Amino acid sequence: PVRERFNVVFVLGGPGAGKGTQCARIVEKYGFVHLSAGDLLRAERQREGSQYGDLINKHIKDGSIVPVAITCALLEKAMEQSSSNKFLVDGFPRNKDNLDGWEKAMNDKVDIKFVLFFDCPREVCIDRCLSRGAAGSGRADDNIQSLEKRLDTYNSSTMPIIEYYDNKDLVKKFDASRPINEIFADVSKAFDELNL
Ligand code: UP5
Ligand code: MG
Repeated sequence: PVRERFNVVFVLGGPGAGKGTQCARIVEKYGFVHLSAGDLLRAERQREGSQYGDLINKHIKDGSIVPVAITCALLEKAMEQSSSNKFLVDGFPRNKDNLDGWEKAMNDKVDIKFVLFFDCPREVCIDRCLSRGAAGSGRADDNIQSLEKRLDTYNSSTMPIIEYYDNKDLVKKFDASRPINEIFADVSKAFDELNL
C-alpha cells in the first residue's frame, strides 16, 4: 500500500529564538514528533562509521550550512522510521540548497501544513545562546564568534526561505522575545485550527 503523506510543520527563526523550546511544548500538547535538523546533525557526527563528522563539526562551528544531501537524508530516515505521521522539522530548510534538495526528495511525500517563524531580535538571540553556553550547553557554537556567524547566515540565507514560504501564505509569525508561555499561547491557536 502507498504510504500516507507526512504532515510537516517547519519551525524557523534565528539561533536561540526558542525553536526547540516551543517544539517541546507542541510535542507535549499536540503529539507531534520533533525533528531538529541540528540535533540530527550533532548525533550523526557521533555515530560510529559516519564519514561526515569533521564536515559537520566545521559547519556548526562556522555557523555555515551542511550540504542538503546529508541533512535531508537524516530527516527522511527519521520520518520513515517513525510510526507517527506528523512532524515538526526544526531549523530546516535554512538556505536555497536546503530548499531545493528537500523539494526534489520530499515533494511527493509530504504535506507542508505551515511554517512557524519565531522572530527574535539579534541581541536577544545572542544573550540567550551565550547564557545557555555559560550554563554548560556543551554546544561548540554557543560562543560569540560562532554566534555572529550564525546570525549572519540566518539573515542572508534563511530569511529568504522564510520569505519564499510567506509568499505562499504559509508563514505564521510570532514575536519570540516574549515569555515562553505567552508565545506558546499563540502557537497553540495555530495547532488548534489544524486539527491533526
Ligand atoms: N529560551 C527559549 N525561549 C525563551 C523565551 N521565550 N524567553 C527566554 N528564554 C528563552 O532556546 C535557546 C535558549 O533560550 C535556551 O536556553 C532556552 O531556555 C532559552 P532554544 O529553544 O534552544 O532555541 P533554538 O531556536 O532551538 O536555538 P538553537 O541554538 O538550537 O538554534 P540554531 O538554529 O542556531 O541551532 P540548530 O541546532 O538548529 O543549528 C545549529 C547548526 O547546525 C547551524 O548553525 C548549522 O551549522 C547546522 N545546521 C545545518 O547545517 N543544517 C540544518 O538544517 C540545521 C542545522
Ligand atoms: Mg534548537
